[in-house]
Amino acid sequence: MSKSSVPAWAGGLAGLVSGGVALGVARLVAGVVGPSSFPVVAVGDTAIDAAPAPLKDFAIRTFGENDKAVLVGGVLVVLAVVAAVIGVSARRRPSLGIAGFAVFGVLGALAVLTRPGTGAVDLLPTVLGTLAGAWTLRWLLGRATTLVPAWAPERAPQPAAVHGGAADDRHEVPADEPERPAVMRPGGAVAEFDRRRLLTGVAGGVVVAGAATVLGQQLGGRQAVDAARADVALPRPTTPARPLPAGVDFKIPGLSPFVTPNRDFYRVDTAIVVPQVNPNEWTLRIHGLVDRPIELTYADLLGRPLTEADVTLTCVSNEVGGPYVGNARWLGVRMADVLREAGLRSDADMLLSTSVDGFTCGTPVDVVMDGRDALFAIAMNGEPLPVDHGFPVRQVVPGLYGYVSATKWVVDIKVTRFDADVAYWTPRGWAEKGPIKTQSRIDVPGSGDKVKAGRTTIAGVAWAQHTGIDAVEVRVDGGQWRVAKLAEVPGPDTWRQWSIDWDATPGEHTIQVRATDAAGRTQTEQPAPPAPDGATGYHTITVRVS
Ligand SMILES: Nc1nc2c(c(=O)[nH]1)N[C@H]1C(S)=C(S)[C@@H](COP(=O)(O)O)O[C@H]1N2
Ligand SMILES: [Mo]
Repeated sequence: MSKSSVPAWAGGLAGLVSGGVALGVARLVAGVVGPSSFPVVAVGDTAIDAAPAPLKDFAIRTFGENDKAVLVGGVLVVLAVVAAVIGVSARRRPSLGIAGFAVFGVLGALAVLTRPGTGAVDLLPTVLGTLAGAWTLRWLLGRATTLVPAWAPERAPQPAAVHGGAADDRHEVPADEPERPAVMRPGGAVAEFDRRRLLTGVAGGVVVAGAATVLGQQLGGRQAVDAARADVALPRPTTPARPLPAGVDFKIPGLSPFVTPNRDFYRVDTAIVVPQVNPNEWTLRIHGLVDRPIELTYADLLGRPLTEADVTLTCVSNEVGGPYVGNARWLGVRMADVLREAGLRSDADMLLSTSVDGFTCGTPVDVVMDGRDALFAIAMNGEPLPVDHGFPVRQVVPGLYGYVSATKWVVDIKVTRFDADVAYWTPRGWAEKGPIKTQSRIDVPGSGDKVKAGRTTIAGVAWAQHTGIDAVEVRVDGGQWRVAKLAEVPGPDTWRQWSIDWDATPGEHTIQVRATDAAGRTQTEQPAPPAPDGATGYHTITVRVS
């Protein structure tokens, strides 16, 4: 028999809230067990790792630093829709509600188990969340109906059915349909929709879901790590950076400042939830092709000779003219010193560094050992590394794109060989080795800007890390290249500001820039996309002069 006495909207609402309770409980438990055990994150992480390279590039291009938020938002929207559908179906067949949650539990559990370094305890958030969700749905749907005596005439006008009856009746009856006779049950009672009890239950579910989520976030250690970070007393560098030359920054409005403030520094990584690593529990293991494997604590690192260096980081995903480049003053331990101490073997040619979240970089040994300021960095622009940028320790290697060198939250270095190990991005279509290509960018005017006729400043930055920039040239409307004025630099590892005056004449104009590095190589005009080993071509902008 049985139409459900519970209207579809009420089932959907119950499903939605039950889904919220499931996620809240999972979040709470994950707060204790660890962030990668939260199934939504595990599913997102799995999606990121499984996504084909072009899709990932598209996401980085389109959503920029919000790509992870967009992904998590997408996962949540899908979950919300499915939870609502589960709620609607469970009105007539509670077993469908259980089955629906079970399917999600299994998918979530599979995603969690495929994450690096997860084990059986990491299933707890998924299992407990799923149970809590299924239980909540049953409870809410139970509250949504009350049995009333069928003979009580004033209580009988609702479209009535037996809660939990078989779904053999496809006719939906609108909840507000006028008087119709109640369906009689053997016990003489009739199940009737009870809006008030459902809504109070829903309110309770919302409170539980919200409280569990907030509590889970706090337990998740963000605060503990923020506190530990605030407690770090940075030692003085043993080898300070060369003082910045006076003419390092033209201070032209709109031009990237020579030092990128930490809050403005680009961020690129695969982490949906930024790893929260407590420095007091952090260790760095160095093993593989070494005579004496070592394990360093954070205190060990701070106690070693510290080098300070100005280094510009660049992401291989940066399009010509793109924003994924930034310059900072880093403080850290020279990687070469640690490797020598470990007894680096001569047949090693790759350092496979692993982040606490499983991400890996493969860095050429010869680059790290050639004397440049390749660092296990602990500080950025005078403060302990921001959590987003790898706290407590990350690698910085001048001259290499971040994806092969700049491992954040680094915990393990396997000294190995390129023919024996493969790093994260290599099977995803990116080159095994990633030396940074010489590039230049126009910061002012901005592309599409309206410019007043007359003398105008064109300015930007150029970089060729560890080689240095020797010249920057600018041309307008494909005319003669003119040599730009270069700012000072402390060394070859940072970007270099440039500027040039231009007598702007009315009309639309195209401005292009190209740089020549200290090895005499001028950028190629040939456009190439970021994959597999870095974009090429001249940054070109158009302005309207009037
Ligand atoms: N753990 C971890 N480290 C990582 C990455 C990552 O995905 N995970 N991405 C790398 C890439 S591709 C770049 S360009 C730099 C970016 O560093 P930033 O976010 O501090 O600017 O980090 C590198 N280190
Ligand atoms: Mo990158």
